[in-house]
Amino acid sequence: MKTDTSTRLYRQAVRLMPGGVNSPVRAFRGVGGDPLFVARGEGPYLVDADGNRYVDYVLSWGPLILGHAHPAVVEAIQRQAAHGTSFGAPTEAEIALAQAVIELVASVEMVRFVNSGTEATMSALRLARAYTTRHKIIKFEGCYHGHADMLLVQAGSGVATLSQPDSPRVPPGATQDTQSAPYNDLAAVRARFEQFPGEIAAVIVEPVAGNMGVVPPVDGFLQGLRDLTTAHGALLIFDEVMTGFRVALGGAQTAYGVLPDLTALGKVIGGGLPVGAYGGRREIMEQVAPAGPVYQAGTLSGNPLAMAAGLATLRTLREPGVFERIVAVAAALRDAIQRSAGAAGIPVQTVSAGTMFGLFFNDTPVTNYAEVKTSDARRYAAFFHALLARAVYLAPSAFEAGFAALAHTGPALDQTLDAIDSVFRYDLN
Ligand code: HOZ
Repeated sequence: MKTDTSTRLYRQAVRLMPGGVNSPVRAFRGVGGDPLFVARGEGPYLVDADGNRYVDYVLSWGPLILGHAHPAVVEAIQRQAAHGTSFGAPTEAEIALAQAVIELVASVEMVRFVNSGTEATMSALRLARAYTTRHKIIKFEGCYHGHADMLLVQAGSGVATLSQPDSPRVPPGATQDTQSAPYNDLAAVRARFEQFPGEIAAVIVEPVAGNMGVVPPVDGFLQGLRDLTTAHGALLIFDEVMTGFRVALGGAQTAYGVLPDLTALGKVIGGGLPVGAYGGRREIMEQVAPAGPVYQAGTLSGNPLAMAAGLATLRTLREPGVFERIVAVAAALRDAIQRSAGAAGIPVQTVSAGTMFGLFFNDTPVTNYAEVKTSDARRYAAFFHALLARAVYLAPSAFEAGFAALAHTGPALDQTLDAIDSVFRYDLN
């Protein structure tokens, strides 16, 4: 496949932007080679600067659950753009999206829109600290909650991809109140609570981890976190930036029947435009300014273009049968990888969680970050490049999730299933 234009653009970009990109994982450092520069997206496809067309399972890292340039989303954005792109004043669209979020996400009674998942998690944590009048937080190894200083401890996503040491260049004071524990390890969480009685404000967790590859919670883990936080007067925060409207329409909290106190959202909620949100119990959310004393603000928060794109996405997603069709795509991909790997005698662990899917080249099931790190990242890189050569685009990192879309049907899905079969047959032994 000819990618000369991408290579030329990348050479230009590295002189102008750190690593040639505006977010690290997309630079392909996790798999080697140069990143593709994208010209456009069309339904299930990404078209690069050389005109190559790939079936896209990155989908802007999750938001594009309907696929690229879905007509309902494009129409909503165009309609709003013609009426103005930002006002810095309230609009009716914010009410409509807030209502949709509150209807869908069981624990959310009030919501505040922000511009990214990073903003959502850091704001939720500040709120939790103010509400509990405590400082310490617990996060989990391999979970990624954005790039706020206090959260760059044993983080997943780009930090894992680049094998960064903990919190490089983050002042020690910023992380001194962050405790980290192994994912799926309730005993470790209990021990942190016993070590710091009355000091822990919140436990923040990806209810299905998606930033170390996809690692679901083991039975009882989320309920155990709920029980421990309640018993110790701490808040439970679900970071559903990735899992919201993906693991189930109501997020992982619906799928697993465990309700957090606060939820961070992002990605799907903006339909491909930059949006985050945090929400939860009314009495907690009413501490946020101007209703309460916890200050948090943003010029582009509740931006009308983003609200329009998010609303159009959620409306389409709520149509009968739509979500189930996307879940079926993720399951089909999971099964195809498992089947083809089995036939080739290659050990692989596959998982799908609603519309997300993932794989680890590992002999045994993967339940935490230490086990994730034992999986064969070199083989993942080979898998990635072999699929790319067959015009299928997966995340360029073993520490990220795969995402299915409504647009992944017919020829695009068939092409992917054939490519998976062929890669395991000919390229990975
Ligand atoms: N950290 C996100 C993935 N989990 C975004 C990566 C990117 O956009 O490059």
